[in-house]
Parts: sequence; C-alpha cells; structure tokens
Amino acid sequence: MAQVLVTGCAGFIGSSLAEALLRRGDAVRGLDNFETGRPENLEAVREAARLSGAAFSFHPADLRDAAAVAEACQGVEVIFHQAALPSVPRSIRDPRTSHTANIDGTFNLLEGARAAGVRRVVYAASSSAYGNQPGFPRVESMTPMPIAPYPVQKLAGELYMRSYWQVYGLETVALRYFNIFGPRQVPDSPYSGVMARWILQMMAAERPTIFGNGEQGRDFTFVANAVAANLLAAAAPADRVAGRVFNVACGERHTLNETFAVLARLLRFRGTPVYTGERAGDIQNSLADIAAAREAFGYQPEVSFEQGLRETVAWYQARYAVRA
Ligand code: UD2
Repeated sequence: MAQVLVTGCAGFIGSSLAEALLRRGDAVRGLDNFETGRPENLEAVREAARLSGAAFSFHPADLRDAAAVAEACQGVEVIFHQAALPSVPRSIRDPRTSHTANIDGTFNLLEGARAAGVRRVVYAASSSAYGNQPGFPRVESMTPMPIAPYPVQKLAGELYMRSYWQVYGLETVALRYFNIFGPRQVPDSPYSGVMARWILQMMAAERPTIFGNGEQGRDFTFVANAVAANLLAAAAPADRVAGRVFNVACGERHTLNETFAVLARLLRFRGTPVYTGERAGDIQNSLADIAAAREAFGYQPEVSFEQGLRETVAWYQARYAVRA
C-alpha cells in the first residue's frame, strides 16, 4: 500500500485520519510539533497500526523547520496536510505565530513535497475563507472574503496549493472544512472549538458562554465525515480534483442556541448560557453547498449532526472525569 505522510498527526483531525489510513493498510508517517497535538492521540494511532499490521513512524518536527519537513517528505506518495495553528481569536491576538505556522509551514511542506517527487497533497483549508459576504449556501466559486488573520492564512495555503499544481504539476486538493467537531478536539484551551469547550463546561456544571445572541449558525461537521472526504479526495482521478477547492460539510446550518439546547439535553445540563458581546473577527453564518465534492469524488456526510454530537458527548464522558 501507499506510503503517506500526515502532518498534525497528533492532533484532533490528523490522528483520526491516520487511524483510518492505517486500518486500510497504508504505511503512515506522522509529523507533529505537539503545539496543539497531544501524545495520547498518538497512542491511539499506534494501536491502530498494531491491529492492522500497517507501518507507522513518527517525526517530531515543526513545519517551520524546512530541513526536517523535507526529510519527512522523502519516499512519500500522498501527503495529508492537517497541521495548522487554528483559531480565529488566537490569530487576532498573535498573528505572527499563526502566520509562520500556517503560511511558512505550508510553504515548507510544498517545497519538501516538490523536491521529493510527492504525487498528491490534500490540504485542510477552512470555511472561514468565505467571510461575511452575502449569499448562502457557500459555493466554491464565490470570491473569498476572509476577515481575521487565520482565514487569510488558510486561504493563502489554498492559493499556494493551486499554484503548485499549475506550475509544478503537484496534484493538490484543498478541502474547506466547516467547523469540524468530534472526539479528541481540545476542550480546555481558551482557543478550543465551541463544541468541545461547551461539553467540558456542561460536564463540570459550569455555564457556557455564548458570544452574541446565539443566532449565528454553523455547518457543524462530525470528524468522520472529514476523514472520509480526505480518503476520497486522495483516491480521485487527478483530472477531477487537482488544483481545486471543495467544501467539506453537512449542508445544514445549526445555530449556537440550538446546539446549546441539544448538548444540554444529552448531558442533562439544567443551567442557562451566559450571553456576552460578539467575538471579534467572527462571521455571522456558515452553510455549505457540498455538490462539488459529491460530483468530483462521491463525498456525502455519513454521520449526522445529532449522531455526531451523541458520539462526541459519549467520548468526553468516558475520557474526562466529571469535576462537578
Ligand atoms: C473557524 C472556521 C472553522 C475552523 C475554525 C478553526 C468559520 C465559519 N469556521 O471556526 O472552519 O477553521 O475556525 O479554529 O469561520 N463561541 C461561543 N462560545 C464559546 C466559543 C465559541 O459562543 O465558548 C462561538 C463563536 O463566537 C462562534 C462559534 O461559537 O460564533 C464557533 O466558534 P469556534 O471557535 O468553534 O469556530 P469558528 O466558527 O471560529
């Protein structure tokens, strides 16, 4: 089977993807700097390798280290580039650090891939690139209008991907993730995604915060759907995907108020949220058209919003001791 490289392999999405690749027999090389990734996620990846018998090796490296990245690309056929320093608010507070991780890191990876003769790179792009422009659902042909530094950085990565296809013939595919959630998402950082953060808070009987009036909507997408999209995009013929951008989502919009109510029901949380001012750099709404990914590589969401929430809640309940 193929030798693949997963950047961000100790992270939330990267570790889930690495497990899926190992289960189907690919030889996986992982790269992570543990800035947001966690060693215990790698244990799950190693266990998947043990069960399947597929090879797994790990490079503890930072994408900003061009030589280490170039070395990790040697002998690789396909790269899944999941590593990033996420979070809109983090990028507003410290734009330089996210800039170097997300833009320089992606550039180093593409250079390493080009030098090593890698065939394809599948890139984790972000729905935040659409910004607040009018028009729903979001279609890939819309002009991006990123607001905060983080979406600018993820969009720059997309443009670099397309350029490396056009100029060097490296098959690149960008998947615009729409608010991925699920097991292993970091729940206890000030920059945590809303879902993981709220679950941990409700488990501890703390009142979660809603920025704004809670009527902003997101196309929340369970992590297994993003993993499936990566596998499909990696396997699709180049003439269908190379140099292109695809939304990866469910094609449904759920408000924060609604999400709060579902989580409160699942966790038997009886408190109310604390409403506070809007968060800087936030967009109001997000909803994807997923026809392009369906047509190009047969993507369709396999796990619904509610099913995904149930699985996510069960995982945090099994994993994190209740502090209340
Ligand atoms: C953006 C991107 C997403 C991904 C992510 C990485 C959009 C639509 N999506 O997600 O694709 O790249 O960044 O970080 O831009 N919120 C609360 N209370 C909290 C935490 C968050 O109300 O305790 C709100 C927050 O103001 C926002 C929503 O929940 O309206 C989602 O926030 P998030 O940080 O989980 O993700 P978001 O949408 O910035």
